[in-house]
Amino acid sequence: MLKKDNNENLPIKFSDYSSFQEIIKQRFSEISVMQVFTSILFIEFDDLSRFNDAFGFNIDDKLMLKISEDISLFLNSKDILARVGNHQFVIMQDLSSEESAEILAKRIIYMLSEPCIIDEHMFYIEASIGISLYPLDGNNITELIKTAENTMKYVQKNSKNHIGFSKDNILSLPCDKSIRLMADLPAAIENGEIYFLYQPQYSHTEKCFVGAELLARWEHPKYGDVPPELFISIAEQNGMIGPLTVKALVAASKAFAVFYKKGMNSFSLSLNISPIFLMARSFDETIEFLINQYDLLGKKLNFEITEEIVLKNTDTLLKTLEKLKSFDINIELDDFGTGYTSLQHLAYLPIDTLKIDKSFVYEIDKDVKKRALFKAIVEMSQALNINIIAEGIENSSENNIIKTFDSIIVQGYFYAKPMTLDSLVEKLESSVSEVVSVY
Ligand code: G
Ligand code: MN
Repeated sequence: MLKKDNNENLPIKFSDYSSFQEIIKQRFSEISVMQVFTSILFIEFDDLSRFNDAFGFNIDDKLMLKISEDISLFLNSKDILARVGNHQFVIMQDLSSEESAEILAKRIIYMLSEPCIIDEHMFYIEASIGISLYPLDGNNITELIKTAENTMKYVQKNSKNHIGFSKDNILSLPCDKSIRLMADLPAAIENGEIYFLYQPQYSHTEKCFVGAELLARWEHPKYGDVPPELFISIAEQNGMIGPLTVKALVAASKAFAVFYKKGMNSFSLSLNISPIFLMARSFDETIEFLINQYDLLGKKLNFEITEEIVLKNTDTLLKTLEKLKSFDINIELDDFGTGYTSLQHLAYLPIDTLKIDKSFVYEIDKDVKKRALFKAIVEMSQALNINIIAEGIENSSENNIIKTFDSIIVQGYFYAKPMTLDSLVEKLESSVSEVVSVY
């Protein structure tokens, strides 16, 4: 732990969490009287204990100490630096603005681009930094730290060595709101506040809609529409992702029953499956039970998984995906191109479809490089016998480019927004009679 250090020229550092809390509260009360801008940086490093086996059991502590000394050089005497977890620091930067907080965070990330040297060994370390600002993000120091921590987690999920501000993070909410949402979620799953919409997917080859993505939505009685990223993240943290996924499977089962009744037996449904649900220990038995229970065997069911899971769980993932394939479930890799998938994964994991992320489609008409990347992904997939869905087509200029790839399937507001099951069925029935060729 850091030593308390009262040298006038150095920032205040703490050896234990409670004295840190005491001092930060006291300092914060002075700040709030003065009404000056202040920022909180929450920093988490990679799991530094991974070095302990090779370099000694407490090398992570030595690294934390070394980094704290280096960070201190960037701080002023009234700033506070504290180690608040095994591999976490909090910094309160006095008299700071959004710009100076960003400069500090960038200096820390830049510092980490050089190896950290201890006992002649070089260590490359990565970190994620979340920033909250006083008074913009609230006037309670505990909440400000929590907001910075949540923002750090949000940043960390997306990429390493990154910096995020609370305003960029839809997951950082005032504490009381997130607690209320957390408490309300279980009932919402049961009482219909959480419901599902269907966004159709169009095939240029077949000249019709061939499937839809099932999308969860939550209309909260007090807060209105809750962003799906937010409530799904809450569900993942609170053990509610299982019940939420079961609800989606039930909805899919009902939808298939409707499609079958109308003779639309080949219409497919794609469900977003959280890594937490997929990697749960009892997943194999759970999914087998659900497939039988909800009559999903032999239906055109697709599971969308994200690149994040492919990176983290390669060994067990292969077995899990093979199990899904044994139930005829197709595997779609969602948001493709934004994460870290090694192209090798595409060769040995049983992936049926890549969903090219909407960022590749956005303004593809104006960007030759995007167009080249898009074309390369399509050609690579064709060589690997993997299907393509292009997501996020919003206007006719983008569509004019995308539709030249006639073997792919397209999804986006230009074709159809997410809609209720009734509207979907209506759309499918009318487009069959019209023979859609408008696109
Ligand atoms: O990550 P995933 O691909 O599952 O995200 C799907 C989300 O994208 C849905 O919430 C859906 O509403 C949204 N979406 C669907 N079509 C479009 C589109 O054309 N543009 C944008 N910006 N978002 C879209
Ligand atoms: Mn998806």
